[in-house]
Amino acid sequence: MKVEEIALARKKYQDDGFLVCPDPLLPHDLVEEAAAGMDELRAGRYETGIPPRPSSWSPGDDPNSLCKIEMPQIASHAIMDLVSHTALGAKAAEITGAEAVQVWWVQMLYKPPIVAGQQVRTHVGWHQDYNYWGIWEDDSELFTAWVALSDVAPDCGPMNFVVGSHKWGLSTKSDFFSQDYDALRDAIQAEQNQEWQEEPAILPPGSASFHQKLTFHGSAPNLSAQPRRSFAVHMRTEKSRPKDNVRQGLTTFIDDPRYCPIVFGDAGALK
Ligand SMILES: O=C(O)CCC(=O)C(=O)O
Repeated sequence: MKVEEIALARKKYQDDGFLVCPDPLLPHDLVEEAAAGMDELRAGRYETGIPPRPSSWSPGDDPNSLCKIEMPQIASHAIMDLVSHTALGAKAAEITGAEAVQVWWVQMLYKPPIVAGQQVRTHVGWHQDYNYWGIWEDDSELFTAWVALSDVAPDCGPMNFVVGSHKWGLSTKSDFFSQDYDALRDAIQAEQNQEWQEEPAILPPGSASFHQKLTFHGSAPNLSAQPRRSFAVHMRTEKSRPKDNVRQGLTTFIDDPRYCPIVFGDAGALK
């Protein structure tokens, strides 16, 4: 990318709170291998011998509901290769201007296709990620690369970002698991009294969007014929610190690059 294009992308990310980057970043073969790795995890097969962390969906649960598996990269080599790919780190650094970038947590998200009206839990309710990340100091630079492994077209339940919502402060209304998408949006709008403008992240396989820790986002059911496959790769820059320097819960593994790879810059820059 040219210097002027990078400056424009960075400004858009800062102004809107997110950036959708539809140009594929990751090699096709790796995307295919990681997608196969996803199916292995859904079947409860762990190539490394290490299971993912406790998750809201486990093998054997309803195959038609949203499957969210925590830290899948510790169970699958291909998934680790994908989330630690240098192209992802370089793009994250380009957008944020960071000196160093670390993957500190990953969620695998598999949204099965459903037919309209089917009563299954596949919405992702509107939320700000920082609502769940209080273990980090408030001024920490934390963001997410949401990597598509399937074609995320408008009918696949793409993520929807609310433009500029990262400037609203921390809301009390976030609820990832809410299935009442419209009622939750109305409640947030009533709380915030701000213009609500949504932008979908339409992405081909191997591309990504990036969003900040306070940007509201959510997603509707997948009405296509194919599963929507993705990873939410949660990242931090050198401008981040765990509260009281404590390691627990979501920060338990940040000192171990076999769990939390540094994808750009030097480990010494990250505290
Ligand atoms: O996959 C989705 O629809 C939502 C993912 C999400 O909440 C995130 O990446 O922070």
